[in-house]
Amino acid sequence: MSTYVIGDLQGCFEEFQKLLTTVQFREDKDALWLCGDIVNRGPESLKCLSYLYSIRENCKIVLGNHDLHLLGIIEGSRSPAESDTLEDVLESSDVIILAEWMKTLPFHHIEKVKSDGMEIEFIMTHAGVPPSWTKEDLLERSEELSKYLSNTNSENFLNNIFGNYPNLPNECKSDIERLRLNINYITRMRYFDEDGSLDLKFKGRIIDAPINLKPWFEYESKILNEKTHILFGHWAALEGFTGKNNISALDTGCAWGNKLTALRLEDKTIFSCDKLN
Ligand SMILES: [Mn+2]
Repeated sequence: MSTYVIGDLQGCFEEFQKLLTTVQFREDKDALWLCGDIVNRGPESLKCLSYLYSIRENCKIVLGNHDLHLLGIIEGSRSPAESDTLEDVLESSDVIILAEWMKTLPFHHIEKVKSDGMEIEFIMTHAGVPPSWTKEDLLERSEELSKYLSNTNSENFLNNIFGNYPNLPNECKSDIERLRLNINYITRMRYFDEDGSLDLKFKGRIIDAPINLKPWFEYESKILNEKTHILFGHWAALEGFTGKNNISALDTGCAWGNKLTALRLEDKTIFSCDKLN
């Protein structure tokens, strides 16, 4: 049995299937984890969602910002952007079933896997884990977000969680502001500014970043130790590189013409499929 963790699909269904063939993925024996952003920008979001729904009992998926954007559109709290490629999902007769299922997906997945002979606790979210968060913080905040999202009254939640501010915990003046900041930490984080605030504007390469910005994984992390390992997607400009042995960046920008990546946790082998067509 092997565990494959795959980076942001963003509608790249053909590459996803080719990658599963390459690793000889067995639906009944192997485990499949996805680090979020299943939809948008790529050509076949509906096929990605429908396939994952069909094997939902055998895979672990965390939500990404594009997945939340889709849910926001479906619930009427967001307008589609010009760059969106979500029509296939929005026009599907399965849209409500898929949305109800997506709303039950978590914001994190934590599981121990024997990797290179050692039992390692893998922690997967879409964007990473803020350095100041302990494991208890992550569990509590992630589960609180899920509680609101999976509630039948999630419309009110989705109406209020989009936005770049507040970007510091001590600037949150209400529960909804705190929830918005936490959802941004888990699903959109890349850089922190010198004052500790979350910068959500600059998305590029570290080499091009303004001097005052530092990637979240360059700060000392409270959740990491010699037996933990963080898995995240979201940040295609990293091209899979963090420079850290126990922090893996899995979004390698397939939707942008680069490639789709899978990491096999048991031996840390990386597989990839170049963008097709
Ligand atoms: Mn993302």
